Amino acid sequence: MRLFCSSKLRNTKNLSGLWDFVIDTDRVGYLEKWYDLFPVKKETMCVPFCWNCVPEYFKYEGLAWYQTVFEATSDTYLLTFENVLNEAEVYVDGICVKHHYGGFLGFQVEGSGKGKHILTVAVDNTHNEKNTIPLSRVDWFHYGGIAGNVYLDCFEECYISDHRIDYELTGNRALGNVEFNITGEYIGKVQIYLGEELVAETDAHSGKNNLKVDFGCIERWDIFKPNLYLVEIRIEGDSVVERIGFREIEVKGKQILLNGREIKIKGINRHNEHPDFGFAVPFSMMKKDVDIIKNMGVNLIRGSHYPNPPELLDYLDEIGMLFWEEIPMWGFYDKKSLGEPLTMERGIQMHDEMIRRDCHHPSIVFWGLHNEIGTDIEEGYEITKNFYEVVRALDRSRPITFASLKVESDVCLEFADIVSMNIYPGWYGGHDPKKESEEIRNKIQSHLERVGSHNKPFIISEFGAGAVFGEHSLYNAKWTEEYQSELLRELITAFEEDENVNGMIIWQYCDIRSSFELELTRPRSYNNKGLVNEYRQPKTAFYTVSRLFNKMDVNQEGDYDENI
Ligand code: ADA
Repeated sequence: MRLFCSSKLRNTKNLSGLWDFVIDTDRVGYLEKWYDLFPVKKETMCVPFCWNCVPEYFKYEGLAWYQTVFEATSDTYLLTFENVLNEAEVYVDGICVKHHYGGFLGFQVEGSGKGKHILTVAVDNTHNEKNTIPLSRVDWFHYGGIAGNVYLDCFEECYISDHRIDYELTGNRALGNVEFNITGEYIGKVQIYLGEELVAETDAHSGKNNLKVDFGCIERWDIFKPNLYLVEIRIEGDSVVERIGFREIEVKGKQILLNGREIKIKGINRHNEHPDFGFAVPFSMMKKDVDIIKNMGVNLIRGSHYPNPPELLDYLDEIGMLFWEEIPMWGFYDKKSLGEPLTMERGIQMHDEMIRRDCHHPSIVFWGLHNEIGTDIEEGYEITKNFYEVVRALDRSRPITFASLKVESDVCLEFADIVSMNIYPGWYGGHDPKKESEEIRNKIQSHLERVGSHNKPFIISEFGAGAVFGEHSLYNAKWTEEYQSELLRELITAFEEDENVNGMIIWQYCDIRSSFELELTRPRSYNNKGLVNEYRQPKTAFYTVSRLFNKMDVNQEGDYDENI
């Protein structure tokens, strides 16, 4: 879903709703050709949704089949899947038309034939410890299902199948480069509009087209002034509309500059998850989260640990919230998983898809390569180098980073424009956050000097403590709301005073369901480091952080408004 009209001509149909559904515990569906003949013994499942949010399938991880019928009103059609967790095999009228690996990012299927069609999708969220992204052992739950919308577009003739708009700014003058692809036979005109204004018109043809466009004088997008522009690419019979916010984000020495002005990051990590919806969080819920987060005085959300839905990113664009986006590559520590060719291949594909899908969002300021992998070993170096090169080639306009836990041994920092470290002083280990944090930060600085990365910006990409909602104690014990609140108060104050720290990103906004692999170290089977619990009830730390973050911002003075 998008928050603006993404075409002036298309009559897009949303195929979401109730689909036929059957789980395939014994994996016999392929042999028995369920794509030809769907089992009679079936039920229904919502699309979008995650099957683990239905009580019977709370624990199910594996293969399941979905089916629906759609009607193409013309000979050429395009199916768009927003998010299938985690692997999809798509059949139209019993014929396999697409295989796609990886959740959180969409894919498209082109087809032909006017009339009714049967659409069957085999959805598999099986994982392993070797080459699935994510691996089995992650600190979130492996929800399965068609977790995003499915759309149908029908075309009489040709259509715009891909587009990319880049720009360069000189002051407030924007010069653009518009690239798009036309599928089908086409020789005719293309018009480019900025809002209602025609800014370019020229000849276009089937296949790849590329043109320079002078967008003229624009108003920049910024945190406090999120100016957005609609750019339309129009050919005969089709139109696509993209939304752009013109801005510059760059690293200069130890500074992070947004439109030439230094910014300090007051961030929060957020999983896009809710116990009632899994990863298929409705827009109203995501918006509510983001509004609460903004009110806390936060200026950046790290989308830990996977790409977030387009409508959420659209909303961040609209309110001027910064975003760090990454792929779900978490905890690949060893040679076995990092050295696997499939790990590299899948990781590169995910970066490619993420950047192509999301590069137009001004809110996205950093691309994250991965989270807490073996960046201290050769295989970690190889994969980081490859990811860095791929991401750099796809987008030269944003700084690249990754969240490391190798505070004294990271050998990959040459591939980070911004150094980011996850540290947990006062939580994993001792009880003295302030002292431990000083020791860790000193170690980090020495390491950065050793490897020559001390002149780059440095962000603390995770820190926090677990608190079970409603747990209190007079003795400042771990897992209580008091301990979490006090730890965050001490660390936020210490990081703010440290001139080497360009930003901090709290772990985390809300409690989230963890994986079976981690449940014994996670009370209630949840990661309890949220400032609010999984139902968004605030813990003590929520108010502490809101007060501290709001005071840190000269542009946003005042305490958290407890009335919202
Ligand atoms: C890591 C990881 C998070 C979470 C956190 C924790 O830093 O990146 O996903 O698991 O640790 O709670 O320990």
